[in-house]
Amino acid sequence: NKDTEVTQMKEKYPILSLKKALENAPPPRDFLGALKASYLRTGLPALIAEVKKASPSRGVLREDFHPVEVAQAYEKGGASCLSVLTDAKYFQVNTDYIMFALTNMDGILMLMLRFFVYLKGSFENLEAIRNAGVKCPLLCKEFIVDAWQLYYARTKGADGVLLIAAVLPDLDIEYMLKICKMIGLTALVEVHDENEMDRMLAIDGIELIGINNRNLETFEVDISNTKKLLEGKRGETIRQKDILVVGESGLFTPADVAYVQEAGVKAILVGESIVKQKDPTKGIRE
Ligand code: IGP
Repeated sequence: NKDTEVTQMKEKYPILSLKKALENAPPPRDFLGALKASYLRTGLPALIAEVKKASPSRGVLREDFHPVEVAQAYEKGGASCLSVLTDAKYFQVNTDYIMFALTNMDGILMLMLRFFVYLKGSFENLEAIRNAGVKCPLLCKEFIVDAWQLYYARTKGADGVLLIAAVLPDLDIEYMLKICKMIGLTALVEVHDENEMDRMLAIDGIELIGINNRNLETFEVDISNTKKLLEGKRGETIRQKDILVVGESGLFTPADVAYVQEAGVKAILVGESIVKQKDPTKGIRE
């Protein structure tokens, strides 16, 4: 069960040993800086290309899936950063959160757990991509519920992590943001509705927000969600706070990209549409 899994992982890699390892680790790459630089250079949203084999809504996306080759192709094709799904095996779940979620969050945490288990990425993939000399900053696409995971992700070569507003209470977001800052990780804070956006806009220190166009409960995708969450006062606050916004999920065509750019995003997170290309160097920009 999860409890023993966490205990085992923490026993195997105690936080002190992770911190020690980080003292001698190469410095992280500037994930946010890479997005900004790309946007400034091209005037187009920077691409975060996602390395994933399967998704719950669409099943296996690519049979001949070789994470390192896909990553290298993305880099060659002009991606600014990569997003790499990591493994359910290393999923660190604090049982307090499960209880909290079950009682307070309509089981969305359980839902997302299943989601990630299905996606089946791995930390080995992250490490292999890093070790293969890929220069793009890497986002560890993991279900983060425990600060320990941030340290672990960094030792595995991550430059950024995903913090999901739907599963983390505000205090945890604030706490994890501080740790990310301390250890040089960029935090991509993900929201999918107005309520989550408002919660996150009330927190100081967020520099990067992702708007997920996929409803994680129904798997329905609607790219107008990005526009909806950037309209009016929310958009104003985002500009005032100089937050960079990432449009996430369901982007397939240049018209989709133009639509979210018009709405105000300066970066996009794309998985399915490019992982399925015969030649992933020919991405969404075509
Ligand atoms: C990529 P797509 O539709 O291009 O494959 O989507 C990415 O946005 C999506 O994988 C994602 C995701 C998530 C998956 C965004 N946030 C949270 C799992 C959990």
